[in-house]
Amino acid sequence: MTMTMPAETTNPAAPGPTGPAPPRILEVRTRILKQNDVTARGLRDRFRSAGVFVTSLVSSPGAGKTTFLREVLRRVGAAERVAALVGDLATENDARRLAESGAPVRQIVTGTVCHLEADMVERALGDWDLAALDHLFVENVGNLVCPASFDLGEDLRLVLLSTTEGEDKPLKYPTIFNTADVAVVTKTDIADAVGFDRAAALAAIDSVRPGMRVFEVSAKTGTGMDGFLAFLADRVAARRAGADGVGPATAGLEGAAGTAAETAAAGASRAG
Ligand SMILES: Nc1nc2c(ncn2[C@@H]2O[C@H](COP(=O)(O)OP(=O)(O)OP(=O)(O)O)[C@@H](O)[C@H]2O)c(=O)[nH]1
Ligand SMILES: [Mg+2]
Repeated sequence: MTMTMPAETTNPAAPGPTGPAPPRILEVRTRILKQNDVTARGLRDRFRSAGVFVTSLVSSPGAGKTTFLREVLRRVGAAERVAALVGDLATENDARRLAESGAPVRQIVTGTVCHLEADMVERALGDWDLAALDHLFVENVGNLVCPASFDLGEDLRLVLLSTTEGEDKPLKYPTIFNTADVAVVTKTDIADAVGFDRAAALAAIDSVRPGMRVFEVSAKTGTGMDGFLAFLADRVAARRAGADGVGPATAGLEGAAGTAAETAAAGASRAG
């Protein structure tokens, strides 16, 4: 008879034999998050007074943020004034792809930083005339950990989960789901081909965030896009009526304490 040993787990945060380590990293991180909250509050006030509705997108790398957002910009931009910011560690590829929608787009190149911070957004906005916009969209760096802690002053935060990345992502990365308002399951056109277990994915989302609204879309075929856009229009109407009271509940739990080494890319179009 063979015996199976239980898998070992270790908790790196547990105190060692000499007791807990001094909390210096935590202090630095807390200061950065506090400063970010102050800047995000300023941004939120600015967005509100300009009457622009701000939606941000977070997900793992490659979950389909740019493809989905390009489609949203194309469709919403047919009737309303839209613009976008997009963050990546390197390249302006996503800004170029989003600009194919016809919307003004600016790339934020973060260098080594794995998330956007409020001051990066503030600097990238520069002198954009926000009052000339109805919608601003912000695509975060592809990462399921770092962006969770950083409020960007947005009205609505979307977390995307693709059919190709594993149904248990919400269970493994609960904070990013807890700090978003709405989940979007992407790439439904290839769900069958990759053996996507829809029920398991929806159950995983619901277990970390009971009652979370989920949209299932394919930006490639357009399936589900109308439903999402109707929801977005409702949210905007509620904001204009002052009746929503929504906004991401960014918890400040597990962000990386990077510095804001971003550059707002040159050559971006101007809004307004
Ligand atoms: N079949 C299919 N493929 C998609 C869909 N959406 C995105 N993709 C593909 O998925 C890949 C990644 O898509 P992106 O939109 O670049 O993903 P992203 O989340 O912006 O990636 P990062 O910005 O690098 O984090 C690309 O090859 C897309 O063509 C979809 O709805 N269906
Ligand atoms: Mg992208």
